[in-house]
Amino acid sequence: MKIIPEIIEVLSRAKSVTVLTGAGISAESGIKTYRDPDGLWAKLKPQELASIKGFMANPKVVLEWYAQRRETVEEALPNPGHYALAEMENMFTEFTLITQNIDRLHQRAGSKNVIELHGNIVENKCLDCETPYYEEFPAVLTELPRCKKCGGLIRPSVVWFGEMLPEKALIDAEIAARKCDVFLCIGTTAEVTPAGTIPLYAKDSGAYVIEINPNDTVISRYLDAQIKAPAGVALPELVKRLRI
Ligand code: BV8
Ligand code: ZN
Repeated sequence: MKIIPEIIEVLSRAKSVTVLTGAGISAESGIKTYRDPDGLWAKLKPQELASIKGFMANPKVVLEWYAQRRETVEEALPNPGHYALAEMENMFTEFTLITQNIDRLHQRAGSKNVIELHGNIVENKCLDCETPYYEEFPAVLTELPRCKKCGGLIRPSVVWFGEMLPEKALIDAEIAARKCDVFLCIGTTAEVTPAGTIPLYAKDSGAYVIEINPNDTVISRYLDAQIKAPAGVALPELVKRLRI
């Protein structure tokens, strides 16, 4: 794994660091990514399932799919990449972690200040009145879970395709991208918008943008540096060299 000296220099001088993570940082925890060859979406048509249209068309299939994914998430453990980011939180004057992931592994690794752009798979809410619900769905549904308050359908608290992102999360993410000295873009294809444009806001505002991903992505050529390695290997190495 090659880490050019400039990366360590800019990070050592940085006061404010902002990070965006995608499914790739949870790959080493055994959670499939979305677009890798064996990814979640290679088989199912998740872009339909992970959408309000898909849910309304077949709530039982969608809820059982989330129940299955929730089980995988609960069995998964944070990996060294998650722990390294939790440690980085205390290494800079300002540190903001923005994630597209819904697995809450960052929080389980100890990261405190996490901006979740696409919600989370752990909680549920009423489709109509947004009352939160925490009971898990059974793997096989005999009837559709309904809101005790208004009778609406209960759904996972994730952001589906075609749904707006939480406004405050998106605003806070953009502010953190625009004011940081260094931006780390980790484990994402950057193909889903508006999350995928956030690294470019950082670049546009003068930050030094580093991509950590074994593969090139649609934004690689716009960025300042790449570490072409798995996050679980690159991030602990960065922390080690910054500690020196
Ligand atoms: C919105 C939660 C306004 C659900 C997710 C046409 C019609 C309609 C809409 C659109 C359209 N064109 C564009 C849009 C907008 C759409 C979009 O971007 N579509 C894409 C597919 C083109 N976006 C939306 O709909 C968003 N809302 O725009 O609202 C609006 C409203 C109405 C109409 C239009 C616009 C909402 C998007 C949120 C969707 N929800 N997740 C669930 O998961 O069930 S998105 C889902 O994909 C994940 O949350 C994830 O964040 C996201 C992106 O995936 P990545 O994280 O990047 O993962 P991926 O697999 O792609 O990449 C993994 C990367 O990791 C790879 O690069 C790989 O090399 C790397 N990697 C692998 N191993 C490692 C690694 N890296 C490091 N270490 C490793 N070990
Ligand atoms: Zn309700």
